[in-house]
Amino acid sequence: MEPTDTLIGVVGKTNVGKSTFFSAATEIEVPIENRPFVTIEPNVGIGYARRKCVHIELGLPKCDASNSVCENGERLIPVKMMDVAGLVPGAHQGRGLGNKFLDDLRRADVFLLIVDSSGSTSPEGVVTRPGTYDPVDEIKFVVDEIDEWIYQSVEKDWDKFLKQYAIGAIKDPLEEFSQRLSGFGILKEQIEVALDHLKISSNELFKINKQDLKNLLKEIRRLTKPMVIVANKIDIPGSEKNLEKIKNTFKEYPVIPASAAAELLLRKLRKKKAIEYIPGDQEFKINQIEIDSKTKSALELIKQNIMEKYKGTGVVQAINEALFNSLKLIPVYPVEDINKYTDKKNRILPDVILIRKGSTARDLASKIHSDLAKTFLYAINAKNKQRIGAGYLLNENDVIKIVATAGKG
Ligand SMILES: Nc1nc2c(ncn2[C@@H]2O[C@H](COP(=O)(O)OP(=O)(O)OP(=O)(O)O)[C@@H](O)[C@H]2O)c(=O)[nH]1
Ligand SMILES: [Mg+2]
Repeated sequence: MEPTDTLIGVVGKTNVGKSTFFSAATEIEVPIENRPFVTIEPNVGIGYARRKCVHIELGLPKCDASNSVCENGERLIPVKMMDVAGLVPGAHQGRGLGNKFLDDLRRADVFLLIVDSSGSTSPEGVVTRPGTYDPVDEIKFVVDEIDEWIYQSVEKDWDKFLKQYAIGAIKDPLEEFSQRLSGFGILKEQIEVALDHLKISSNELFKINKQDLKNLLKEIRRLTKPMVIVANKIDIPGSEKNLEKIKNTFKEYPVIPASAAAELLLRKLRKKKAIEYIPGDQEFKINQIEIDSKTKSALELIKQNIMEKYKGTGVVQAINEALFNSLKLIPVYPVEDINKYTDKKNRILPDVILIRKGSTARDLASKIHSDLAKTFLYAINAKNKQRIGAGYLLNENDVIKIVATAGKG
């Protein structure tokens, strides 16, 4: 069972650590180098969010995590991630690698905007002394490039729309416009909210000028593609004061300090069992005394300058922020047996599903299987054994049995 169909898009300027972040999160080896335009083709993989497993709350000694992982009572919940090529100012005019590669992120539900908080790379990604560049400018241009990308994609058909509208071939402008944006995973209702914010009536949609179109698409992007700013390279001295500046400038976005490079090292050492570390932990323990002295001093720096100061490396924290706060997903555990909390195969709490806050028991059923929603009879809240209806609003960490007609569920 897929825990979530959510896609996280990793975006940002070139040479800021996007692939390092991706590699640390997914444990997939990808090319990483200290120069611009290393990534060309997108990297796709599975990263993990982290939540306390419900088996702890239920007082169970263990669970049998299957669609996810449970380590020491911490449930690691998979989520799709995509890392793409890097942007430079003017990418929409063809600079650098252009912006076509962003098309792969059309379906992204949320963006992690990775920024070089040390200011040690030029707008074109060339390495310089830390503090030379302002990460605030970097964030501004990256957001602008994202807006230009969406605008270009709609603008190229705009004149055609206008002509069709003029001859009466378009009966429902809003419908036509939402069709155009459906590839971005944007819904008609969301467009209606944006139109409302900008006080544009849907009938006038094909009468607005290009600047208004740009503003409208920006508002739609704001409403539909939440962004988390990842202040990367926080390990480099001088980044800390930039972090404050970023937070003060971009109050509408959450800002997570991170060292993707540190997380990448911790993941590698953990794999070799050289350290005890669960992704997202605020600390680690060194296992082997035979760790070489260079690695040891790197670990010492990570401990003092990153983990203790920022309560972790920021990688899992950023994913958590994206899923649980920006997208407002909650973990819910479907089971068959409400007393043993097991599935049909007798596994304890094997699956966790991430679902939007405000979803109902029936929504959960349809996430498990489309048939299950159709044949849904009722559900049971395994925590208090109470019967609940289709419209029951799910809570975080609910354990739910769905009861459906014959053979299903
Ligand atoms: N100090 C420090 N260096 C980092 C960090 N994250 C990444 N780097 C370094 O930054 C450089 C670029 O990293 P990449 O992950 O290739 O950057 P990218 O954004 O994917 O770059 P392109 O794909 O070329 O656009 C590499 O030398 C990394 O080791 C970090 O947290 N701290
Ligand atoms: Mg890269």
